[in-house]
Amino acid sequence: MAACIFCKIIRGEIPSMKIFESEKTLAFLDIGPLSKGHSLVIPKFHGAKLHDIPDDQLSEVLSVAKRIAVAQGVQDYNILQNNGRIAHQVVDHVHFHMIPKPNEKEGLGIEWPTQ
Ligand code: IU
Repeated sequence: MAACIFCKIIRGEIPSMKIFESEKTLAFLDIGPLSKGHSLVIPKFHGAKLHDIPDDQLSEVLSVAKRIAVAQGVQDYNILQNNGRIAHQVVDHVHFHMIPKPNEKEGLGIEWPTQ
């Protein structure tokens, strides 16, 4: 979708810190991280809410979020996805937040899987 900011990120029209990309899925660092390494995993298919996205376009998203957690080496994390303003959705392109909750033992030495 031409005006969608996440579609612009997908097309490379707006710079982002990409950490994973495939045919259907993109993951990049959140510009307003709630913790170090907070990323967003998005289907490249444009849709505002979860029910707007065909299942086959969503199939990779959770496994990518899981792979990011493994690559970050964090045991504790939140994966969340907001639909609609009342549910705190700000950007109208479906996105899953992957929010690491690193503790002191695990450290913060995140090695990013891909660029
Ligand atoms: P929400 O689930 O729609 O509330 O979250 C939107 C997120 O998108 C929020 O955490 C922003 O910091 C993030 N974000 C971003 O990473 N890059 C952008 O250009 C914009 C928002 I606009």
